[in-house]
Amino acid sequence: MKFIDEAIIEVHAGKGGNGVAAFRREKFIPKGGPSGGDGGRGGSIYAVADRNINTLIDFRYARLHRAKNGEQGQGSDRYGAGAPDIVLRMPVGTIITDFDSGETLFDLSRHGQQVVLAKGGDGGLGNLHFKSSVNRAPRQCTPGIEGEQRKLRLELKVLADVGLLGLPNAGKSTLVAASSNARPKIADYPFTTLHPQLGVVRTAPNKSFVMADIPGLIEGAAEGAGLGHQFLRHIQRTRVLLHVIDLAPIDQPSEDDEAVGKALAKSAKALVAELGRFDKGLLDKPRWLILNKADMLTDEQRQTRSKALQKSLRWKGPIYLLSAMTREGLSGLLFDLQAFVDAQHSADVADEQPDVRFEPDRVTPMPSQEPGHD
Ligand SMILES: Nc1nc2c(ncn2[C@@H]2O[C@H](COP(=O)(O)OP(=O)(O)OP(=O)(O)O)[C@@H](O)[C@H]2O)c(=O)[nH]1
Ligand SMILES: [Mg+2]
Repeated sequence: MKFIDEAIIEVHAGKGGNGVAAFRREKFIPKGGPSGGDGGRGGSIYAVADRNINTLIDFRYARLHRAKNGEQGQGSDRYGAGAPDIVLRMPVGTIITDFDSGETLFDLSRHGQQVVLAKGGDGGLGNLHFKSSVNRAPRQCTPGIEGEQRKLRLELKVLADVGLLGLPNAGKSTLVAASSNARPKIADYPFTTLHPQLGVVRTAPNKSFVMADIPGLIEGAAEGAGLGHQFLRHIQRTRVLLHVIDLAPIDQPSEDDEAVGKALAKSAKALVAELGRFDKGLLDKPRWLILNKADMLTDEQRQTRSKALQKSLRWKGPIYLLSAMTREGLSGLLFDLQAFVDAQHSADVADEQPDVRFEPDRVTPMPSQEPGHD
C-alpha cells in the first residue's frame, strides 16, 4: 500500500494589459506623434520545491491561485506595470500532472527546482510601435494576451515521520484522529484498523508532520496471529515510534494498581519482542511511551500504575500520560514530536546549501489550520 497525499488546484495566470493608442498633445506642438505605451505582463504562477514543506495539505484548502492582470499602457509613452508572479512552495517529490489529459508535467525532485505552472500573458503593444514613414499617426494597438489556465493534480508519496505501535484497542486510531486531519475508524473491539493510514498533524501554520496509524500488533504476529506483522513495514522509515499502552485495560483487575502496572509492562515487553522479530533494526528506533486512557483513572491510580510500569520496564525514555479521547496531555506530546522531527530533519540537511532564496512577499499566504481540524 502506498501513501499518497494529493490535491487538485487551478492556476490562472494574469492577462497582459492592453496596449493603447494615444497621441502627444502638447501646447505649440501640433500633430504630436503616437505615444500609447504597451500593456504590462500578466503575473505568472510558479511552483518551487521546498524541503521545508512536507505535505500538500495546504493546497486542499487553497485551491484556486490567480495572478493579477498586467496594467494597461498609457499615453505619454508610459508602459503599464507588470503584475507580480505567484510562487507556490511544494514539497520535494511532488508530481504535477495535468488534470484533464493526465499527462505528467513536472516532477519536483530537488530542493529549489522552479517550474512555470501558468505563464502570464504578454502585454499588448501601444501605438508608438506602429509608426512608420508612411503612417505617422497610427491608431493600431493590440490587446493583452490571456494568461494560461490549468487544472493540476499534485501528488506526493508520503513517508510518515511518526509511527504508532500498540496492542489492539490501545487507542492508536483515537490518537491519530485527535491529532491530525485523518479520520480512521474507531471502535471498542480489537482489530478495528485493518490498513495503515496517514494523518497530517499541524502544530503551527507552517509546521506539520505525518503520523501513521497501523493495525494492532499482538504476540505471535510473526506466526500470523491477529493481522500478522507485514504492516510493520510502514513504520520502518519513521523517525520515532509511539508505543501506545492502554493504562486502563478492562481485562485487568483495578484494585491492585501496582499489579496492573506490572502486567502492562509484561505485555509491552512482549510487543517489543514481536517488533524485533519483524525487524531487529526497529528496536534501535527512538520509542516513546504513550500511556493512554488516563481519563478513566484517578490521579493516584495514574501515578501508581505508571510508576510500576516504568520500574518494571526500567524505562528511561520519554513517557507521556494522556487521554486521546479527552485530549488531556495531548498538545504537549504533539509539540515535542514536532520539535523532534524538525531537529532530525535539520540534522539531515545541515550540510547542504539552499539553492535559492525565496522572497516571502511573493509567496501566496496559506490559510492556517489548528491541529485536529479538517
Ligand atoms: N476512555 C477512553 N477511551 C479511549 C481512549 N482512547 C481510545 N479509547 C477507546 O478505546 C477503544 C479503541 O480505540 P481505537 O482508537 O479504535 O484503538 P486502536 O488502538 O486503534 O485499535 P485497533 O485499530 O483495533 O488496533 C474505542 O472504544 C475508543 O473510544 C481514551 O483516551 N480514553
Ligand atoms: Mg485502530
